[in-house]
Amino acid sequence: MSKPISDNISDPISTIPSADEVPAAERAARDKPGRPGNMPVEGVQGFGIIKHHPSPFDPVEQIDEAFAFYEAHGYVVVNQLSDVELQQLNEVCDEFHNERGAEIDVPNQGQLFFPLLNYPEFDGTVFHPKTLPLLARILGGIEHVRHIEFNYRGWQPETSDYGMVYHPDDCSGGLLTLDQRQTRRPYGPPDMLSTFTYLTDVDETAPCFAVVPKSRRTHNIQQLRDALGDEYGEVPIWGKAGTCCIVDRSTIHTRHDPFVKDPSKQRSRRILHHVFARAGELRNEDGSVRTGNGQPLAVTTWAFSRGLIPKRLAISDDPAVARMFSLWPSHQQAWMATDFDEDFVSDPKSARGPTTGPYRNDGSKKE
Ligand SMILES: O=C(O)CCC(=O)C(=O)O
Ligand SMILES: [Fe+2]
Repeated sequence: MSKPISDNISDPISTIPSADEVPAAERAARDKPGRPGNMPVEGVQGFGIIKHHPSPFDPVEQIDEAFAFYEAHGYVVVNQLSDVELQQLNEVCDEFHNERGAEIDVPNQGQLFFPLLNYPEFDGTVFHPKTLPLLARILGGIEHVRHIEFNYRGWQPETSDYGMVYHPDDCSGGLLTLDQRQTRRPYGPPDMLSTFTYLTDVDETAPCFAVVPKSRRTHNIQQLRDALGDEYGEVPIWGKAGTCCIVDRSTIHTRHDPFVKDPSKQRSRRILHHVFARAGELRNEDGSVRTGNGQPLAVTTWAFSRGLIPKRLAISDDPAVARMFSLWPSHQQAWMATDFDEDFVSDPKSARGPTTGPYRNDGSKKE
């Protein structure tokens, strides 16, 4: 008999049957899956049960502690960018905001931009020496770490949206289903990790990234609250510019509205969002290959350019760079077949310099 594989993540929700296993008639209405199930209280994001994270870890000096915290909670907050890096990156952001203006406004997202294609100034954020070793540890080794997507978001009081619903990002394009997340033993290493890095200070006056700890094995905060009892909480990530939250892509999270409700007292926010996947096969206890591992993210049509990798990175001479950028979704392969023709992209959300022509390819055409 094979030796049982012990789980490395003991989130209580993993013992709850998935919604599919419970006959519809016996399912409580409040157990609605996905986003509708995550708005249990009107006018509040989540339940409004607010808890707090410890001070950010130094991810190099305290890599063991940061890793242990991540494993226990599904997220960890660390210090990442220096003041010099922040100044340089914010100057580049000023540049594309000035050039693009309203072209990069996206409903429910604020300003959305994909710097990777034309702004090599951001390449170092993918390989950042403060966070990459910890990401590699979580994903099972640097040889397994792959870039999936990179986006920038801006938010301003009054003109940007409020009230984002708590959600796991895996609902929208991830390959690991809820059932797989609940039954996989051991759970880790995870399939995908996100990092959210602040380019501006975030406190009660700004929208914050917020997480529900221990939620990587559910998509429903009501079930999770029942399972966790008093331990359940929603954690706003407050921190100075340069703070980074590393999170399992399946962990339930949101952009929480500023806790200060008067828009005239609210402040704007800039955030970088990277997604990494774990490449390589993992096997289940019965020897079958685990699904969802290391395959390219399905590129959503409204955000065509978020999955594209420029020539300098996709076919880099540096083996570490080429390996990081070696997952090529179908759009990427189609683009490479044109030898990286600039017109193929044609997306103001990734352009540099004045717009010269119409936005020919918003990703909605299935060509
Ligand atoms: O901007 C944030 O803090 C989170 C955004 C987010 O979760 C999303 O757009 O899916
Ligand atoms: Fe999200």
